[in-house]
Amino acid sequence: MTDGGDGGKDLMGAEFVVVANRLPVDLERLPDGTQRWKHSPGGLVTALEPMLRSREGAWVGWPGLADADLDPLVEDGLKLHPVRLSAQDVEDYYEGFSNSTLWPLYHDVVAPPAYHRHWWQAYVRVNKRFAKVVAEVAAPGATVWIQDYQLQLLPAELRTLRPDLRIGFFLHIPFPPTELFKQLPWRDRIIEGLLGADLVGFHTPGGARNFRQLATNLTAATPGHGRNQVVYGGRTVKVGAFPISIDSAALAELSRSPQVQDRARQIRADLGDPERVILGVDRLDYTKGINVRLLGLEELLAEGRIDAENVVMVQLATPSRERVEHYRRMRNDIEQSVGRINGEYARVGHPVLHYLHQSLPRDELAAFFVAADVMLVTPLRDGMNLVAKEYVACRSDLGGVLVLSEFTGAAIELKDAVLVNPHDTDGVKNALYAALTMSSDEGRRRMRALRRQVMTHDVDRWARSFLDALGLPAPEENPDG
Ligand code: GDG
Repeated sequence: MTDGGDGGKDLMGAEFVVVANRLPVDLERLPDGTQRWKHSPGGLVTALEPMLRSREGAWVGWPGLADADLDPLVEDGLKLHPVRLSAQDVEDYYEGFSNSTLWPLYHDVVAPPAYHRHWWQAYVRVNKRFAKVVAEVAAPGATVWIQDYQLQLLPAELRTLRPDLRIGFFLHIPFPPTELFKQLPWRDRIIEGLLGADLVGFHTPGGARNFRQLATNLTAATPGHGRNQVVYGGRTVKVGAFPISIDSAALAELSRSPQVQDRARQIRADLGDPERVILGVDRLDYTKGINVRLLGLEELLAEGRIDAENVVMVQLATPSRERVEHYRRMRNDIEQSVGRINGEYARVGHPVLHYLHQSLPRDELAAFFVAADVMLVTPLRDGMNLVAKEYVACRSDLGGVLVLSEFTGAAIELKDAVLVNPHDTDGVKNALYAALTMSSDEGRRRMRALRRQVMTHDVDRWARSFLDALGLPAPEENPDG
């Protein structure tokens, strides 16, 4: 790793800037007081990294630790610009307004959002801080791509400081219907913030429609000529749907590797070689409907329609937002359900439900996807849900059945999954049973159709279609690139 040497001045003047709440690497503080960078190769990093490299772009974000004063640096060829957050900022802007106001509000209020003025003030303050950093980093006329709900005021703040920039914004979570969004005491400000962009992107046409409706309803914006735009402050703002995806080919290749195939067989053997393995993989979040599917499993066992001797479920739950109270309570509820189900139906040495509150390496996760006969994805609301697409990418053998909630963005594309309403316990239970007993012909037919979609619509296509709509030429056509 190298830093800028001169405090990072030679890292300024980027033609292409990605801005996200988090940097693609996390700063860790070790017990001896020293610090080190840890890679956090999430989907977004994988998606944007090639783009950033080919354009010598920069990434602006928070390094994940409070009160860290850092100069810009180059890490593995990427130019990184850390934004400082104090412990108070983390509490009020991140855990507060972002994760306890916006997150539940945008996910159909499946948990009650909390509205606090000091959280809002922190959100404004931090968005302005991001704007200042981006304004310093971006070259004249540069393209800036802002990511997600933590930074919705940034497009307008940035436009005020740097009207020369081309600004795109993409929301990774659902955008709620008018009736829900209007709860927000600062609703006009958020919409005006987003309208600072040249292009506002969502996962689904429904999200884009909700935004256009709210923009014309709450602000001076008027409908544009095309269906996919509004006019605001004399500018045309494009609004559209850009369903995100995964690096399908890379994951498919990983899943076919001998190591992953062997590991998948080992996992099934460790589970006692049951006839059927059911899998759930989620960040531990109340939007993911984990308890919904545990209840489905429990009722099928109680009714004797399935038998713990030949059906085993694995639920992987990645630790998430552990300092937020609602997440602590939900974790307790889920762990109680796990205990109750195993207490009732397991026997010594043979749990019917394996629950891992851990983060696993990527290849281990791929092995679980390969090992699972039924993948249960039952969010109450989800912007897209990449896990569903990852499962499909891992099944070149055409094995496995995907059960997918209608309330995910992914359900729009993955119509050949067994679609369920996660609010309907009987429906979930019957869908799980149907998936467990589906003929292999029917399963293969569905998986083939799902793969046709996932393998051709990858994350690179997503990023390219967004940047095309934003009017950014491909690097080879860029005279400066
Ligand atoms: C937000 C939106 C939208 C999970 N456990 C492990 C692990 N994961 C990976 C999965 C997947 C990712 O994390 C989770 O992505 P999702 O899309 O399922 O959900 P969110 O985290 O809520 O993401 C969502 C997404 O943004 C993108 O726009 O789809 O709707 O909520 O890639 O595989 N990865 C590893 N170990 C784990 O234990 N390595």
